[in-house]
Amino acid sequence: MTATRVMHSSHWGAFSALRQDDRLEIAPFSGDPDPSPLLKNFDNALRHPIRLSTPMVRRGWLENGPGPTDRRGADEYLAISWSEAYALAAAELQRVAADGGPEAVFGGSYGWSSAGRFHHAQSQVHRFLNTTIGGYVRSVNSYSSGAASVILPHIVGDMNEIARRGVSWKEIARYSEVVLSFGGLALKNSQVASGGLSEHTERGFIQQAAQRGTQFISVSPLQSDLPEEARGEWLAIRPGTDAALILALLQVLKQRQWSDEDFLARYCVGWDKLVAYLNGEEDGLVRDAAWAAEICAIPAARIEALAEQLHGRRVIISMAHSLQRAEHGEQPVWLGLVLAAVLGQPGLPGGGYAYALGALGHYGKHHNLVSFPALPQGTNGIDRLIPVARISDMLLHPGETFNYNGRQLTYPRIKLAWWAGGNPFHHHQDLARLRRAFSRLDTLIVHEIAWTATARHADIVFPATLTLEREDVGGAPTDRHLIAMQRVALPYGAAQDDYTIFSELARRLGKETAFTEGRSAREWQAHLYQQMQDKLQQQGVRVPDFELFWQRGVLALPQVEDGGRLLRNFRADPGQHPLPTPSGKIEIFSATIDSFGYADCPGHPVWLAPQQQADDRHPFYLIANQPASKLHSQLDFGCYSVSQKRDGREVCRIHPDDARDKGIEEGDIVEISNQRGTVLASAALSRQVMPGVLQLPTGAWYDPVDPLAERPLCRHGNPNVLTLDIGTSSLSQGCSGQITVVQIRRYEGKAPQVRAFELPRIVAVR
Ligand code: PGD
Repeated sequence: MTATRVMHSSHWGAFSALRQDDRLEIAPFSGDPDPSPLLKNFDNALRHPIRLSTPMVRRGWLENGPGPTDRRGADEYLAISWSEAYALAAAELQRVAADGGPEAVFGGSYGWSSAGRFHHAQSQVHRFLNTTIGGYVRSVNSYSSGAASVILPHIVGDMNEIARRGVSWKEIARYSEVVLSFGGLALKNSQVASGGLSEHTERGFIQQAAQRGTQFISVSPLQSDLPEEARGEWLAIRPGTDAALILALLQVLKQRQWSDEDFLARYCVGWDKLVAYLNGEEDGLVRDAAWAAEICAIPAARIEALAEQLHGRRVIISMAHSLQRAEHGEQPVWLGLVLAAVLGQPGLPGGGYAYALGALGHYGKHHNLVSFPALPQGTNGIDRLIPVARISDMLLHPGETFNYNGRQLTYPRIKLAWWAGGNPFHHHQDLARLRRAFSRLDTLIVHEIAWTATARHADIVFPATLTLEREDVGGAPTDRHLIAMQRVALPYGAAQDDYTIFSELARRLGKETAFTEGRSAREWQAHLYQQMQDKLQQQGVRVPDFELFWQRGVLALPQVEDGGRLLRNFRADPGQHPLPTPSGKIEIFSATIDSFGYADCPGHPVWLAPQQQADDRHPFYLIANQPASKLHSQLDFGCYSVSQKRDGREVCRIHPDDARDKGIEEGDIVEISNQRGTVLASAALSRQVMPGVLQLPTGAWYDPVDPLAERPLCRHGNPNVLTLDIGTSSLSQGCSGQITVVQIRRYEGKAPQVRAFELPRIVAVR
């Protein structure tokens, strides 16, 4: 490759790159006011020995044939040629599809993969399965927002409309008097946006707002969830109890006659039913500040004072994704909206409800006039689905029924799962259970750039290129720069693009043209660009042709400043612009949800105690949140990620008082455990964590001492060993991995060495 500086992009920022003499120099995009340190993870990624350089097959699968087995995760691998790998995978897909049809193939393939609109791995899997075998069992919703994406349409409108076209940061900086944020506005989260992000603007807007006098209040067990620039107030809350706090705020607002009854009467349905619940009319339990104080560990007087701080001010309520990634995660989402409504704020400039503001770099931004199109996925001939986080349930309980959003569905009998661009041994809960679930498959096929734990459980592993090794177009609908992702380096070893892999497999299955439509990757990118160009042209906007865009590397796109439009239009004229709910109004009571009859998600928001509560055996709440040093588990072996570990282990924060009680000192290796397993981590003492709480981020690659153990010990610090694998409720069945309960103690003796970035046993190269 010639040594010239080229443009490229990632979920955590656009950049230019120069590769010379095996060194990679990365410079953030010149227009980015606050680039992410995550860019440093690329520095050593291209040639890291943990990359996959050639196709691999699991020895047991090759020798014994497909079928359920306990060896996944503990077996050896054989390096094979591309033609052998293609032959094995194509024949196996054919066999499974012939025996069981597309219903036997799981193509949900959840995961963020890499930026780049065309090579988006999950879309490639879907298109491949649709065009070759006519479909697959799919997954719906996401690990990010499983509960919110299901409940929001019932009570106010589509989640993307609420979150991606919500009140903008610009407006908040200009108008909001109070930003009350449940779960905070951590910049480590908004530094990332799926598809690409060229400008990190959150810090600047928060600074502007704070300088103008906006009061930021962050309700969270972690002080670090609010950036210092906000100069805000931290209200420490017991994990998972925000619903109780908000109910008490509502009760105080109502009792003091601070509720905006005119707004509630005109724009909402069901306030009377919630008031009856707040007043305990049926069960005699009044949900007042004293009641909530017991549950959420915030003094009653502080709750009452908070209600007073909100009354009569321009308030925006923000609700982080993380709150709904927990048992009964629907409730805080619903109650945040109700609180905004009771304060009469929705639709006012800088006021109302900002679901997920700060949770990703997409939110609080403006939308492009025309979005770059996605790769068409073809038609899925079957209608079988699971909510994405029910993967283990599906594999362990085929044929059993489950509830989901008013429907009763049956888990299919899956024989083959095909995964590209995701890491379930990062993203799923209770990893020992996930291993048992994957052991039920006949075959697991994985495309990966490196030997993640998911690749180590696969039967056939295809080595995929890193984005830096291929061309693509980077951008998100909320990012005003479209980036030509020019190739920086040649592929590692024999790695190939997912598109190339699927094209060859489709050819062997006699479906090449259906899959490729006769286009190369570059031709697809030009074709998709042309569609965007035509749409812009229809709106009177001229942009250069693809080739010129490619040479220039960046295209500035026109945007529309229509943040908050749904609720603004609704407020201006509810008759003309009703909400897309059954009543056309904000649903404080939902007759639809009520009709489902779910005890764990009734017709109006409630407080429901979680089944996971700290007790003598498990006295600590563990917050397993998003990491600051990488995106999820991506490039965990990258320079920046590794620099933030200690002794190669993930860092767990603990309050100094708790540490003293437990005899734990800064830098000690600790053992965090519950009935599902044990995790080792390095202890960091911090007053930013409330007492009784531990914080261990997700993302450390799963590294079990004994992969087959019923209760595994992860040397590296992956908290999903410990999290419970249950849905948020019967309504959404979302991921509830954010909070669990654990014990902690100092690790005595010599701790086992971390081996997450060592190769598995590769017994022979054939
Ligand atoms: P990533 O680490 O992004 O995690 O889960 P997700 O599976 O998305 O995985 C992407 C994988 O794709 C990586 O292994 C990467 O190497 C691979 N990859 C990258 N580019 C390519 C490519 O071009 N081709 C192929 N074939 N592979 C590629 C994230 C999920 O985790 C999410 S979104 C959330 S919000 C959840 N968060 C939590 C949480 O807060 N707490 C807990 N306990 N658990 C969670 N899990 C969820």
